[in-house]
Amino acid sequence: MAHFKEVTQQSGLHPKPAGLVLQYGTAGFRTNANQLDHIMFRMGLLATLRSKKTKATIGVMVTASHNPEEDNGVKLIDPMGEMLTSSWEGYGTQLANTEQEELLTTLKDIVEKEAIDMSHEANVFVGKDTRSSSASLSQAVLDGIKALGGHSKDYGLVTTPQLHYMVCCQNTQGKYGEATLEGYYSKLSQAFSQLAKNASNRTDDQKHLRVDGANGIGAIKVRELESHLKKDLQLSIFNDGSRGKLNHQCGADFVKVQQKLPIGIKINPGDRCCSFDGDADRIVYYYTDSKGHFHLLDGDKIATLISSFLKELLNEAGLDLKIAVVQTAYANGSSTYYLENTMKVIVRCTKTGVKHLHHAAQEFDIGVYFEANGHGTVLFSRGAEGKIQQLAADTNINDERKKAAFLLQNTINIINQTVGDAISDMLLIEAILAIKGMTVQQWDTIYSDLPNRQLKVKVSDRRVIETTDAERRAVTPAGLQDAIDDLVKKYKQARSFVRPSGTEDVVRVYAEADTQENADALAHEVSLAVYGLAGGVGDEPKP
Ligand code: G16
Repeated sequence: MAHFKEVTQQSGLHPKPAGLVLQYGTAGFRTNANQLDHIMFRMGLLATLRSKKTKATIGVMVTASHNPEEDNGVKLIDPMGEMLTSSWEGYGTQLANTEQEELLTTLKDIVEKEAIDMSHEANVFVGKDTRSSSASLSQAVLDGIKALGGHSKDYGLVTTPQLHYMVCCQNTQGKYGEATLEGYYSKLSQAFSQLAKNASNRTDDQKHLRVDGANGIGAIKVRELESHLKKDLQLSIFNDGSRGKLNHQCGADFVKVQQKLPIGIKINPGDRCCSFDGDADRIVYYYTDSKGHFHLLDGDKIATLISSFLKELLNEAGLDLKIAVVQTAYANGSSTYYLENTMKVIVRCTKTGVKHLHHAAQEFDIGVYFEANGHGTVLFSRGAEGKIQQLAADTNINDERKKAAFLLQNTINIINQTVGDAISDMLLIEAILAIKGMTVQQWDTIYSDLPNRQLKVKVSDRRVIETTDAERRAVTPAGLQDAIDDLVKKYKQARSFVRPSGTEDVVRVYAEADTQENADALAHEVSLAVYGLAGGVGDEPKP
C-alpha cells in the first residue's frame, strides 16, 4: 500500500533510539522531551488508524501536564472526547517500542487485528501546550498523520480539555458546540452568565477570584475567556508565563501536594484563589485565614460542592435521577464519609486516571467524578439530559421547579463533559458559590479533611509494585502490604497505600491520620518500607 511506503520513508526522520522502552501510562506517554520524537510520530500513525477504525475524528494533545518543563508527553482523545479506549493502549505501547525495522510489520498487525479499512478517510485534531519542546513534537505528530494519508487540523496552543471539546463537537456535528475556541468560550460564558443571574447581590470583592496559571497554557486561555465574561466574575491572573517556569513552585499539583501557596501570588486572609495545572485539566481552590494558615479545597471538596448543588436542584425540580460521586484511593476519608453518610449519595472508588473515573461515572444518570488532585467533571446521561430539557420546556410547572430546571440546564452547558477542565470547573464553582451566596470559608466547613501527606520514593523499577482493590492494596513485592498494615495500626483514623506513578518515574505514597504529625510520620515510615522492600535508589527517605 502506498502509504506504508511513505511511513517507512518518514519514520527514518523520526528514528527510535535503539533499545528505548516506554510504557503507555496513566494518561498516555510521558518522559523527558528528548526521548519523545519517535513516540509522537508513531502516535500520529496510531491516531490515524484509530480514526479510520472509528470513522470519526480523533485528538492528539502534546503535553506533560503537571510534569516539569523538561518533560513532555502525549494524550490521545477518542471520538466522544474521552481518553483513548484502554483496549488500544496496548497498540500504543507496541508501536512505541517496536524497533525501526519492525515498524511496518507492527502497523500491519494492528490493521489486520482491528480489520481496519485503510481506504477510509482519517481526521485528527492536534493541540499542544506551552512547553518549548511542544512545537517540534507536535510537528512529529502531524508528520505521522500525513505519512498514513490522514487529514489533520492543528489547533496550536490549546488546553487539553479544549482539544477534547473540539473533538466531541466535531463528531457530534456541532450538537455539543462549535469546534472553535470562540465556540468554547461563548458556550461556557453564556451558561455562566445565565447561572449568575440567580446570584445574590455581590460586591466586587466577592466577585474577585485569583488564578494561578502555573505559567502554562491555562493562563493564556483564561485570559482569552475573560473578554467573554461580563462583570459577573473578576479575575486576577498570577504565574501567567511572562516570567516564571512552568509548574515550578506553582500550579495545582504543587499546591495540592505541598499544601501551600504557590509562588508569586499576593493574597489577603479570606481571598478566594485557585490554581490550574500545566495543561489546565485540573483545578484546586484555597485561601489563608487571619492567622495566615493555608486552607486547601481540593477535588474532594469540589466534588462535594457540585454534587450537593445538583442534589438540591434535583429535589427542587422533582426529578428522580440517580446521582453518584466517583473518587480514587487518594480521596480524603472525611470526604467519602460525608458523601456516603451525610449526603447519602452513592460513592464509587476506581484506580487513578480519569479514564477509569469517567467510565464509572457513565453508569449513573449523573456521575460527578473528581480525583483529589482536582481533575474531574460531571457526566449527564442522555436520558437525564432529556428529562431536564423536557422539564425546562414544560409550561405547567411551578416557579421553583422551573428555576431548578433552568439551573440544571445551564449547569449542563457550563460543564465540559468530555474530561476534567479547569476553566469550566472554575466557572461552575464560581456560579455555585454566587448562587448560594457562599464564601470560600463556608464551603470549606462542609467537612474537615483528615490530615494527610503525599510523598514520592525513587526505586530502580517501579513496576515491581503491583496493586489491587482500586490501588488500595499492594500485591507485590512480598511483605510490603503487611508492613503497611502494621504501620497503619500504630495510628488513629489512619490509612495508607502506595502505587507506581503512571506519569513520573516514582512510587507514590499516601497517608492520612488523626493529626498532621501522625500523617507525616506514617507517610515517612511507609516510604521507608517501600525503599527497603521495592528496591529504593539514592538516599533513604528523610522525615
Ligand atoms: C494525569 C492523569 C490523572 C492522574 C495524574 C497522576 O494527570 O490524567 O488522572 O491523577 O496524571 O497520575 P500518576 O499518579 O499515575 O502519576 P495530568 O494532569 O498530569 O495529566
